[in-house]
Amino acid sequence: MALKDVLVPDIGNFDSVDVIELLVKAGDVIAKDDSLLTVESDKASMDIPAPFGGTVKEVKTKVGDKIAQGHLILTLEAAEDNAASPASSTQAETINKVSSPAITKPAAETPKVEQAIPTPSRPAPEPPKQVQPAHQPLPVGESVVVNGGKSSHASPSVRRFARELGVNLAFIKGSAPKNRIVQNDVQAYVKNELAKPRSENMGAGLGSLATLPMPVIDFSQFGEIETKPLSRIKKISGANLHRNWVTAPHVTQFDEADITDLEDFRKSMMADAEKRGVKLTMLAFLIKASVNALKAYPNFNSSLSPDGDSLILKNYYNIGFACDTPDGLVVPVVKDVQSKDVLDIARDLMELSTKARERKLKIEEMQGGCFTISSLGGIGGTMFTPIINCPEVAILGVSRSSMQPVYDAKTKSFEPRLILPLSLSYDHRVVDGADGARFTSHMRMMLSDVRRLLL
Ligand code: CAO
Repeated sequence: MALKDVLVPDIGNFDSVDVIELLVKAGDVIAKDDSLLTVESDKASMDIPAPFGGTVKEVKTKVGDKIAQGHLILTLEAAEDNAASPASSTQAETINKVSSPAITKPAAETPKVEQAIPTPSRPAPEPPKQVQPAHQPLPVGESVVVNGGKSSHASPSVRRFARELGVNLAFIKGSAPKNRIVQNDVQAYVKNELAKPRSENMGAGLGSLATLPMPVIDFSQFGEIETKPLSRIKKISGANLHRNWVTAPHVTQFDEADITDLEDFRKSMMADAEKRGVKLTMLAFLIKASVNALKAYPNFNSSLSPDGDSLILKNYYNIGFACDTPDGLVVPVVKDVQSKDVLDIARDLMELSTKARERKLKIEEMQGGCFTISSLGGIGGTMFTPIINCPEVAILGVSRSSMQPVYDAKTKSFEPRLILPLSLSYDHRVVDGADGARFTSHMRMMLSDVRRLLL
């Protein structure tokens, strides 16, 4: 049995990447292509596969290390067939051509320990020429993929890998038999995308409007500074928010709903709800009302098709809600709201937001959303312009309710009423301004008369 060093393969245009997870330990018996560790750059994370099977003798890297091509990952006692195979000696020869301080001596001078690098990714397949955003949204990515009208051919693990990187499989041509997409294809595609000039990477139709590069400033010249790495959630949601902001032409419609009676009703029901273990929040009523408005204005419950030629209307009603967690913003989804009452919705909200804050949300609990509500009412503010959670076409922002004097024409006097500010951002490619105003008027009507919510 030959002992071999396994080195970091070509990982694209990165000087170094962070090791965020080790997937094997000394003594593990692994097969070719098993993932050894996960690395993360500021753009994506990827697994590095084993170049051949065998038994891990010693792991030479740890979580938190910064590694680059040629760095030693581990030593592996190659399985019999690998040890003797011509393929492994080719790999050992290949390594001699790679210049890196981490690479030890050529195979000839170190007869006992051969070196091998995991098979580098294949050259990036050319994506289709159509101009479209290359990524699916995370963390609310749809799982349906379209490839020239056909479903993409890929295993569940490759789909999960692509989803984690925000890659739409429809843009990848598989290199395995029958055009099956393998992990290497996804990695090659990501490398190719990241290597493109920024303007090409920034979504459909931007062309010469791509932003200027941000100036690089040494802030320490002005005072003391501290550099803190962004969390994984922040990096992923930041990239998605940016993509959504520059891709969808946003319009925000502001409105106000009189929730005096609804709030009285909610308070009168709270003790009863608590007995059933549920905190009855305003958000539960807002979700119920928004489904009613989505039914009245179905364009809001749609997504543009990937080619931008048609509208995909949805006959299900899954509502996402922005949830503030210590790691950043996540959007869990309350499913099948049309078949739930307000108490069911409130229970789902409790469970999902608890899971979100404990980092226990499953990927499927963040998928399939049709429309999102971002409620900052518990914190404060009078209004704001939320960013659409594309490929959804609208999002409702909710600010803090306050008592305001409202003129009553019947009594010719001002009455104190509880007013809730609403901010509806919508994709103007799909929704016209008139429908934007109709939608918020519908919401006002639903929220001002609690009986309508029960219908
Ligand atoms: N006006 C006035 N008070 C409000 C209110 C509103 N619109 N909405 C909630 N409140 C009150 C509640 O009644 C509650 O008061 P009590 O503690 O006295 O009962 C308090 O604020 C806290 O509410 P909550 O936050 O527990 O419950 P919620 O259902 O309103 O919100 C959730 C749940 C998950 C949406 C919230 O915790 C959260 O994370 N919000 C932040 C969302 C966010 O970050 N959005 C920005 C995304 S970027 O576009």
